[in-house]
Amino acid sequence: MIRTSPTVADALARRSPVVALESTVLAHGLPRPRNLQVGLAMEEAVASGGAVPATVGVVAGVPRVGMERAEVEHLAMADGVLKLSTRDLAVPVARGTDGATTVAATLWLAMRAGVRVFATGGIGGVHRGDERDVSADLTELGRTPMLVVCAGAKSVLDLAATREALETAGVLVVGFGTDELPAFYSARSGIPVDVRVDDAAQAAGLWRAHRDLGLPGAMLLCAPPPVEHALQADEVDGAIADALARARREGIRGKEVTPFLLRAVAEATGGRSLEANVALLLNNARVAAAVAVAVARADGA
Ligand code: PSU
Ligand code: MN
Repeated sequence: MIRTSPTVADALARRSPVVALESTVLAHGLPRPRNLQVGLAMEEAVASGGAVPATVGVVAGVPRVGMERAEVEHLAMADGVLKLSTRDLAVPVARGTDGATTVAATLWLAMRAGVRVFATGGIGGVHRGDERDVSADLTELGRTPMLVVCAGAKSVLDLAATREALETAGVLVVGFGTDELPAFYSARSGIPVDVRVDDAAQAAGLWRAHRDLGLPGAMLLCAPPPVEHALQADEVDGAIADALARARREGIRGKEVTPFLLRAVAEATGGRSLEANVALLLNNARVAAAVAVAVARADGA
């Protein structure tokens, strides 16, 4: 039912490092045609870090872990690609259509294919001003023992509430060279992580212990956005407040909220939030590759 690409299947069989990548950020989180460039650049960043990239999504009704270039291109550029959380996965499969996977659905598929390291931008969480709108990313992180590299939760969210929800879900929140949860576009949130590591080897050691204990949840490895592209919290705060007000006025609901907010913040910052988003995605892909390589090396030893 889940189709693993030959390259990824081969790497898994040899116990070589593999890094899963999601496709919702491509289909719904970034503007065309930049989204396709970023998707391919993330794969390239993983590969040059010594790991095999496995982009995850549903093409023509088939859930895929590892895609050909044409398939990534299709999800990035085609119209009508669904945004899939875990609950939605059956829909494109039953209909033979396409869907891009969020963090939640990517966790589900990658885990079942045997991939244990995953890089994304920012996870979903508890929305601001509507604490009933909670991303299923949190549910899935709570029940999937995967190492997930991110830049924290997207700062359009309520970060303090998201942090609490991660604790309840049983997700270990780790700072990569930081004591604070990064705030996606900016480096600092004032919210402490559970534990700090300073390099890929330390992250790999912590992850192996977490995994070998059989703990049910994810380990979230939070890397701040690269300094050259990071925004200051105060410059992005106004843009986020305006975007939230616009979303409310226009009655944006459900799965439309996150893409709408990301787009509105990018407009309001003259594209600078988009550059920060792209930079952190590439950085997270590099970090994930380095940790996956360190894990594979230690497992082989
Ligand atoms: N990270 C980004 N851009 C994105 C996302 C993450 O830099 O667009 C996506 C992820 O796929 C995440 C989703 O799972 O946003 C969360 O959406 P929601 O709040 O509707 O659960
Ligand atoms: Mn939501």
